[in-house]
Amino acid sequence: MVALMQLQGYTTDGFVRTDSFASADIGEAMLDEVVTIVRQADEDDVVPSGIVIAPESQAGWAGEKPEDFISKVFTLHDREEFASFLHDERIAAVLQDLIGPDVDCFLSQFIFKNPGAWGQPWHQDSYYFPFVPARPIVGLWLAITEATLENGCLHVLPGSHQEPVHTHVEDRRPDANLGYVEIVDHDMTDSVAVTMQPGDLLVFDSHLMHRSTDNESNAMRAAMVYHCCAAGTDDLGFADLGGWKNPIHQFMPLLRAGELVD
Ligand SMILES: O=C(O)CCC(=O)C(=O)O
Repeated sequence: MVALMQLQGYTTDGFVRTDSFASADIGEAMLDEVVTIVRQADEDDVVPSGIVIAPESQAGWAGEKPEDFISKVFTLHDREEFASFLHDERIAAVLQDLIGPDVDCFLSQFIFKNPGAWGQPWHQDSYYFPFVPARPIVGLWLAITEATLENGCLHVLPGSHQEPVHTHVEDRRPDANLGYVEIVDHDMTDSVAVTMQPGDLLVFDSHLMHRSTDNESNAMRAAMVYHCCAAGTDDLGFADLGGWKNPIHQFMPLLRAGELVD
């Protein structure tokens, strides 16, 4: 029933939100785990195998704790605190409806948006995914803290999932975070802000145009984001970069014949 209700909005708008999808302590456990990973990596000067830690790039960035300097931590979906969120019958039902009976999770990122951090400009996630088949790809954005207008919530353009992937230009702000690109050839006037509480979930199509704004508050705005696609999807990599494949795309079986994989 949850999946059926959600699908209706998803088809028209390219996204659906579910309030109170997860209890806030699930997000707190994720935050604890990712902070442990970041502090351990800082202490040992070694990042655990498979994990990629991306720093905040802004010049003159300051902080006290190791996590104050971090923008994103990638490839967490095979670790228990993060995998258990995906192994939920409600997630399975939504993904089966939107993708099919055989689904992989290929990307996960914990986003720290510390006070003062810039938002991510307007983009479509499929820009980052040179896959065959190219769609459907579904994003799951779980609010770990509240996401407000002040601390840099997401903004989405309803219906823009029906657009092809637009040209993305480099983020023109000096010292913008690695990988930030921007759509500049589309009117975003009808966008809506998606303010959320911890545990709220946004499910969105990878062609949906979205951005987040700067964190102008005094507290961290955090989110855990997963991306899922059909099993058997081929990651073509970036031909213009000599066939380089993105190391943060790690395909993990999640659903087979409609059943969650242990
Ligand atoms: O949470 C954010 O600040 C941006 C996230 C985003 O745009 C994405 O996951 O594609």
